[in-house]
Amino acid sequence: MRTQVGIVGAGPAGLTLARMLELAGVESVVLESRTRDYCEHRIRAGVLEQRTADLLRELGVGERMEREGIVHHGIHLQFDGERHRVPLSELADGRTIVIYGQTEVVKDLIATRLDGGLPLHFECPVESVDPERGIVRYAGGELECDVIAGCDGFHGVCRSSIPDGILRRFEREYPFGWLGILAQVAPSMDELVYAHHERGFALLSLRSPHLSRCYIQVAHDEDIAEWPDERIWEELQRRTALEGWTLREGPVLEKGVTGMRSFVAEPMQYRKLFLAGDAAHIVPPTGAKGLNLAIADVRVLAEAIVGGSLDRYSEECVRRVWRAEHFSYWMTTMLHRLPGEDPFDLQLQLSQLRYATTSQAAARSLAENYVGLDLV
Ligand code: FAS
Ligand code: PHB
Repeated sequence: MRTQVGIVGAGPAGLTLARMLELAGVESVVLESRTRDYCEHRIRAGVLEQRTADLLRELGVGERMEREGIVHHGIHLQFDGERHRVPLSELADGRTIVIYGQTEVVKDLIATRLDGGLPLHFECPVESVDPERGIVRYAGGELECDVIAGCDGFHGVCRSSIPDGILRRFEREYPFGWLGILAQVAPSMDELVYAHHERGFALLSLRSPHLSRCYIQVAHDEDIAEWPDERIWEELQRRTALEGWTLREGPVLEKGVTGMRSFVAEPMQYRKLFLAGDAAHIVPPTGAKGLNLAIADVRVLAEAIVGGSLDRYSEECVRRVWRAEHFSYWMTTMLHRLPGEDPFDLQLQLSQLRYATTSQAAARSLAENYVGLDLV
């Protein structure tokens, strides 16, 4: 087969890129290793920056998000037994976030791609790519491309095809992870709550007026088998308890443990290969940046492909990537309890939290990073 752009991976990055290229009249083929059902039900991100939501609308894939997405104007930071609201929209020029699961974004993009009769091949794992010749090799043969878009996530094959002497890796692992649940119960708060607690971090989020999405900090190698539903709810209650407020419980539909790392690979391009999204960088989910960063990359990549100016793609992306890396690192180290932490660290965390919830300047900095910085 031959095409203009070979896209490896049908996650948010690959699918959004395919849609942008389609609307610009550029041909592409998407190759995805998993089944459609797997891609559409892999629970991940939940928060869309306004810029991401705006782009999905512009691409004509935002109709269901308009109906079912929930617009939020603030988040809460909870520590020392108090809950403090950060008025995001007030502090960040009216910008909002939309609560709409990554699974739903992926479903909408897949449906649009397939309804348009455009090539999207599931259960078609790419075995290797040749950045020099623009060749994508998969079990059924080879795809010859003018451009290869490596949108195959952190564990994909594209990044490793950039020679070691060229690729630089920056990495930080965290000594903790998140145990996440999806529960059939109405959320107990109107906006997200990020809770700092002596027993560990907790996050109260949602997916709809009837579906809660909650997380607790656990050891990075925690065994989910050790966590019956009752124990999860008890831990969430202890970490988010507040005078005069109750956390509603309900049936747990899904649960799982996610490890945490910060990672950046530079450059994000080599010859005919261009990396986007998790294939190039990973952030801890505390800043709700992962999905939004992936979409921001492919917006730049699509414009570069259409405009024929690909040589500065990586340079254009990495400033925004590092800004999101720092913000996600800052939120993570401020809110999570380090195993064996020393009292000095704890006082620094509390000082940061107090500053972020009392100083207009500090709250504005948090808000503009959280809703998504327009990096010029
Ligand atoms: P993805 O990983 O989503 O997609 C890559 C695709 O490539 C996958 O479908 C994969 O099957 C496919 N692929 C891989 N190798 C291939 C091969 N050889 N051939 C063909 N296809 C191949 N972000 C947030 O903002 N908030 C969160 O709460 C959050 N939670 C997360 C939880 C987990 C468990 C994980 C892993 C990530 C989470 N993230 C979160 C980050 C996540 O949302 C990513 O940022 C987002 O999925 C990035 O999208 P893509 O770059 O498209 O990569
Ligand atoms: C989610 O709803 O899954 C979510 C929200 C905010 C985060 C991370 C995850 O920072």
